[in-house]
Amino acid sequence: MSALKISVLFFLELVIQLAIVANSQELVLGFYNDTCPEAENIVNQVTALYIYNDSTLAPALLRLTFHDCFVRGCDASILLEPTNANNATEITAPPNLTLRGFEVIDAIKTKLEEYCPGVVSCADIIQLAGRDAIQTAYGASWVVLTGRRDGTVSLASEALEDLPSPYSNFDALKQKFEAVGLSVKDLVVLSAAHTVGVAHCPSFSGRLYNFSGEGGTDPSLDPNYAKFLKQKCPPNDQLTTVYQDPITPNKFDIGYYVAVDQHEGLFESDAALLDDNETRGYLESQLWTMGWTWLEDFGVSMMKMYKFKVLTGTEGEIRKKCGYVN
Ligand code: HEM
Ligand SMILES: *[C@@H]1O[C@H](CO)[C@@H](O)[C@H](O)[C@H]1NC(C)=O
Ligand SMILES: *[C@@H]1O[C@H](CO)[C@@H](O)[C@H](O)[C@H]1NC(C)=O
Ligand SMILES: *[C@@H]1O[C@H](CO)[C@@H](O)[C@H](O)[C@H]1NC(C)=O
Ligand SMILES: *[C@@H]1O[C@H](CO)[C@@H](O)[C@H](O)[C@H]1NC(C)=O
Ligand SMILES: *[C@@H]1O[C@H](CO)[C@@H](O)[C@H](O)[C@H]1NC(C)=O
Ligand SMILES: CC(=O)N[C@H]1CO[C@H](CO)[C@@H](O)[C@@H]1O
Repeated sequence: MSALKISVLFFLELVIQLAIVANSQELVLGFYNDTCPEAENIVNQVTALYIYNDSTLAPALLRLTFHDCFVRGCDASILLEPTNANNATEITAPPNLTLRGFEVIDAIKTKLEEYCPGVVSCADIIQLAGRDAIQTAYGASWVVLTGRRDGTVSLASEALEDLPSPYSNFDALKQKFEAVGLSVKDLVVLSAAHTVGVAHCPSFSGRLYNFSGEGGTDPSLDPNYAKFLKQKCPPNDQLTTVYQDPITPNKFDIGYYVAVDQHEGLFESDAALLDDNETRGYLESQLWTMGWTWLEDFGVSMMKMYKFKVLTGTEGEIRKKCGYVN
């Protein structure tokens, strides 16, 4: 091969490498430092205003980070509204019936569009607001890297397929987490997000009145807790909510692990953490050490989750309105 040919090939290779770099980049700390210096402050301030008025929005905003990332990656597909009768988007799927906090995301986006139009992605807003909400309400925090871009597709069918059901057993949970690059440890660590927030009766009433389709009560549920839940949730109650962590419902702590360990995990998917050696081992180690590493582990697992299949560089777009593709 001639020297010229080699250098041409080398040059082509370089161009291809650069194109790949331009197209897909890593998330970074402070992606908007230059393009919208106030971006993270604005997210923080608007989120805090909403949380001061209604602290129950904090768990709701954390849950949005999970529902966004598990379906098509963290690309704000969860926010897209259906634009015609034929395309049911993710928010029309049953798991999303109980999602809340969309008004906070919209208020943040509106403010950001005033300061720096077309710069900050809705996908980044979801992750920043989820973190800021928990920090404002409970003092716990983790690092959020930015630079995500917004997707253009959202399908209800995928939400049903990719999100774990509260009636999942351990194997189903493991499989759904592995599908988004998360480990069994991430499963037990992130499930403890249920240390805050509430659930509606239908998310667990199958355990009270029709366990495994046989009409009884789940024998793995503590009998007194089952009695309490039945009082709160008569059959077919769709609207009542119950704290997910009956021990310390308003603290971002290991109260959830205490509850699960006492057979007061609300969902079958919570109780399932006792069915596997690794998840049970982690849970018990946190109980023995009063949650020594859980919060740190939580940050590490969030950082794994929020990187899943992100769009960066020139992929996707920056939506003008979070509910609609440009
Ligand atoms: C392990 C699999 C998971 C399942 C099966 C699951 C399922 C659920 C269900 C059914 C609800 C209650 C919905 C309702 O009835 O109102 C809920 C609430 C919640 N989930 Fe999960 N979840 C899981 C993992 C996660 C993860 C990974 C996070 C966050 C990192 C999370 C955060 C939350 C929060 C904060 C709430 C309370 C929301 C509120 O108060 O509005 N969940 N989850
Ligand atoms: C943004 O600023 C922070 C704080 O000064 C710094 O740590 C970070 O590396 C910066 N990021 C970028 C992409 O410039
Ligand atoms: C404050 O929270 C209540 C519900 O707790 C809600 O009805 C009201 O609209 C909120 N106000 C603002 C300004 O967000
Ligand atoms: C809705 O359907 C149209 C046409 O079928 C499609 O082009 C569009 O991408 C869909 N919207 C979303 C958000 O998936
Ligand atoms: C209980 O579950 C079984 C199996 O899913 C179903 O066929 C039956 O209709 C359910 N019963 C009630 C009262 O919901
Ligand atoms: C789980 O631990 C028990 C007791 O330590 C052991 O007998 C069992 O084989 C373990 N199961 C698995 C799947 O590792
Ligand atoms: C928050 C939200 O948009 N929820 C939607 C979930 O899906 C139902 C239809 O199944 C819609 O009516 C809700 O508005």
